[in-house]
Amino acid sequence: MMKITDAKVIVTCPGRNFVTLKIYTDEDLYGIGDATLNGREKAVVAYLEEHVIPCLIGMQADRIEDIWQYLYRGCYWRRGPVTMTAISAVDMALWDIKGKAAGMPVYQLLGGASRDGVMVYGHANGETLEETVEEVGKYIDMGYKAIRAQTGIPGLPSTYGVSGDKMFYEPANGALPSENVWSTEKYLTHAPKLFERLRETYGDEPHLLHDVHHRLTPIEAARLGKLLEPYRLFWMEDCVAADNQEGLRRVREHTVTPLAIGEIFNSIWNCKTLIEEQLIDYIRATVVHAGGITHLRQIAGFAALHHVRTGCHGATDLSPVCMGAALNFNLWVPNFGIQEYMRHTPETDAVFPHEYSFKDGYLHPGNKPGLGVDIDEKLAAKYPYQRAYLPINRLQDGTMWNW
Ligand code: CS2
Ligand code: MG
Repeated sequence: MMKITDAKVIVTCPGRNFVTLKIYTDEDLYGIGDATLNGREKAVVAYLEEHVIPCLIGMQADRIEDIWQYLYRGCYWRRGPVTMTAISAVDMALWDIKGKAAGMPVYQLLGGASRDGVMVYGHANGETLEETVEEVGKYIDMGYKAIRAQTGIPGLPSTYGVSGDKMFYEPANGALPSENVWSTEKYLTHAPKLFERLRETYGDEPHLLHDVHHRLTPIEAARLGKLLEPYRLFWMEDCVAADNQEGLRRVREHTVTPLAIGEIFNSIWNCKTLIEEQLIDYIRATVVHAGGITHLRQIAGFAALHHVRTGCHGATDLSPVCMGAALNFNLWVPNFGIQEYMRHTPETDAVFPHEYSFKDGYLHPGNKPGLGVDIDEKLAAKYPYQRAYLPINRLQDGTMWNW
């Protein structure tokens, strides 16, 4: 049986940090997994190097489920973003190996394609309503069927999702966290105007999405959801910080705007109530942070029982390795909703050569055995790690708030 002979962690920073686990076997096959946790990368590196890799050596590489259970139950201190990102990376790498050994792309091992392509959404943003409306038009011209729109808020110097770089928005920066200032009142007054303008300009066809990014209370989110109803959003994302899953009951009572949550979730326990009470319409959990393909498959299966569809996170801080794994998962998963696709920079794409390709608003993982992504280690070595933090957010009176 194929044995794991070695494993190593590769940290590279082509414009932003990425962490990749590479697992070697005694049958001249290797697999790779994304282990990137934006702003906390080194915690996952240490977890893998000190606590996971020594246990992997000598294990049978084909025993994906058993190794998942070993790393989950065997850790004692269960769950959390660092632990689950490390487990996710091992899981992705083992699925990559299994696909290569079988001579098939991973989606075939999961059950084959359930669709011809994976519908994706891009990120349009602008300082002003006018600029944001124009940016959405550029994404429509690129062929996107679904576009997330985020705009600056008059009276606030900066806000989430709005950046000078229109294509590769990536918030981690600086040797210490930068500070944003937030006003819910200003935001609630301004955000609906953007979607009114977008529907006036582009009509009913484009799927429009918006990310509230954890910043409202349930009743404020209910108010925003009602204000946005005339514009028929595809989803309103992270409308509240979902530590309190029951809080979404208050939002659900007041609005039919579809709700998406979960990019920061790392296990089914973060979303069990949200799903079984149908408090959300899309679960945003991803391959890299929610236990890999093995656990995301369980979350999706549970979601399918409750009319909840997948909407995997796919920002620039999730590497092309995660995108390759996610696309294999999305091509198969029966209750697919949408996949986020913020493009990576050419430097990043060069470090991570991949099969997936974009056409008319859809991505396809390609048919190369495994995940369809690799890492150019020589090139990766040219970009040394640079510590970077996600921003923090305060209210105008200085109170710490959710970024
Ligand atoms: C965002 C992300 O893509 C999204 O929906 O929430 O940009 C998120 O802020 C980053 O991935 C955090 O690292
Ligand atoms: Mg988000």
